[in-house]
Amino acid sequence: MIGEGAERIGDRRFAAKVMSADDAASFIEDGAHVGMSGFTGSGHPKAVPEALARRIGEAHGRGDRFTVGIWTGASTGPELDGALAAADGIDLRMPYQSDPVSRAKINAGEIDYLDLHLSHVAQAVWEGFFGHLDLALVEVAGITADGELVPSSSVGNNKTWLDLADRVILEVNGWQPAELEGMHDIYYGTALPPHRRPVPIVGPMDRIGVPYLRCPPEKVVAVVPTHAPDRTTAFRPADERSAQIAGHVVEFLAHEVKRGRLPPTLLPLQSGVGNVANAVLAGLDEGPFRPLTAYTEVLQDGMLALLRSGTLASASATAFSLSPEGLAELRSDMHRYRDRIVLRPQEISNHPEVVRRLGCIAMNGMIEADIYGNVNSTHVAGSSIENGIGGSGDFARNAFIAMFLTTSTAKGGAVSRIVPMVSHVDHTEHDVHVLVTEQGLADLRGLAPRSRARQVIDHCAHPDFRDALEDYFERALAGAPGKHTPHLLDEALSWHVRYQRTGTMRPEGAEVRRAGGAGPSPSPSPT
Ligand code: 0RQ
Repeated sequence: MIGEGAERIGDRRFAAKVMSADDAASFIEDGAHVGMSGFTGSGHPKAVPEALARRIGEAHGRGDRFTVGIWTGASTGPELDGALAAADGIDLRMPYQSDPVSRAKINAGEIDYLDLHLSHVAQAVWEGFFGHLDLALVEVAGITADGELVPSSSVGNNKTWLDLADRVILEVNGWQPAELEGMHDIYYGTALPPHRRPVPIVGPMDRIGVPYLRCPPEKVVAVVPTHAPDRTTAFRPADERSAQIAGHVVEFLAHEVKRGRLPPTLLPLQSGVGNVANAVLAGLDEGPFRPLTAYTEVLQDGMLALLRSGTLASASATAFSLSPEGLAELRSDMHRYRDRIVLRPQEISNHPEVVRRLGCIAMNGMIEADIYGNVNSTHVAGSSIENGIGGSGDFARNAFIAMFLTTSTAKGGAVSRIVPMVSHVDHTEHDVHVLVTEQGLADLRGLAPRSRARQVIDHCAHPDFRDALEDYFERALAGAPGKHTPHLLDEALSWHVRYQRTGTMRPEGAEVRRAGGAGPSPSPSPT
């Protein structure tokens, strides 16, 4: 068991390595590949990255080159991505980020970014696809007297980093609740092909590993005690459009239960991050389905609320991703939640084999979808990254039902999220079963492309853009050389071209009807 304060480092071999963040950062050299903890703002190192950013700034001040490759679980916090990007200290970043400073540098071409399926990262690093891992920098909640590491509020790729890195720096964060001990399930049974065995999870809460991370003390070069909070992101209160999306989802699920295609307790839920996903979870709390289970990637406020009300029996994930209020709720009642939550490495929380076996219901956000059901989750207007594919592909490709949810317009109504052809493809028509906007739901299962287009235009497009989409589709039907997936290629991306040039998908002079539907209805012909 770990104690409080200094007792968080229970093993003398680790306690002997305690030093300042600045001293620890001196172990990181120019050109190093550093595997850091952190997933959706949880469990990332809080002190050494900023010390490293200072060290990099000093080197640059002397005219010396100093950049590092930063590998993580997923997104981190301003002390990591923000500080290192601002210091021009990152040459390559993978596999996911959502930081505004880092996003701007990636889109300016100043940082190389590998946007990867999150379940693929560990295997790719074990295979050496990204080169050698020099150093692991991992936050833990404590170190037991026997030298076992109590994982923090996220697991991510920490097992892989600790196993593979030559040297290890640990941050021991006394701010993390001691009750995290015992919540994790770290699976040490993974192997590379041809030696891989089935992952023996047959129910969402199955435990197949141990509660601790392992690391030989001789690999540890520094231990840095910290006391710093995770990043939290406030949710917008559910607005009308999110509530409408939630309503369509609940109605659809009820229909599937009625048809006998889903059990009354549904199947394990996976829910993406963001306001819409959170609103859908709130909608489920009012729905008839219970007890539910979740096999998901992150636990956000909506999941916590479902656990609190009893609608959700239990949840498996790799990380928390909470608002300030959600975090306060979790910390005030840790004992109530801890036995019903299991946190796993991300190659297990997102494992395609397990997601397929359990038959997850995947619900993720998107940037846009096209009339045939291809989904863009990552790029604005084809060339600027927003965040990354994250776990959406791990789940969508293998889910029993893959749903993508969004409002029908963005940018105050200037942009249609339903377009003739997506400007970037993350999830192809083959992996997308259901599209949902506040306008309605398009069930694309069992439909050939032309029927899908009619569903998507009629049920998901905003009325302000519906006529123009219909017009495009009719002309494509008449003019395209192939009638299977009719497209007019010289026009298909013209909506994006107009957005890039003018900031709107509407033709010049058309009024913008405010999101929500009220207001004058222009007669757009955006093609
Ligand atoms: O920009 O704030 O500057 O206006 O893009 O858009 O709609 O506010 O974002 O919170 O719903 O997330 C896909 C990004 C949606 C998310 C995405 C602009 C828009 C805004 C953000 P502004 P929203 P949401 C498990 C699952 C991939 C990872 C994933 C995501 C900004 O869901 O990152 O699913 N998904 N992981 O204005 C121009 C459009 C636009 C547009 C949005 N069509 N054209 N701008 N924007 N659509 C979790 C993990 O894997 C960690």
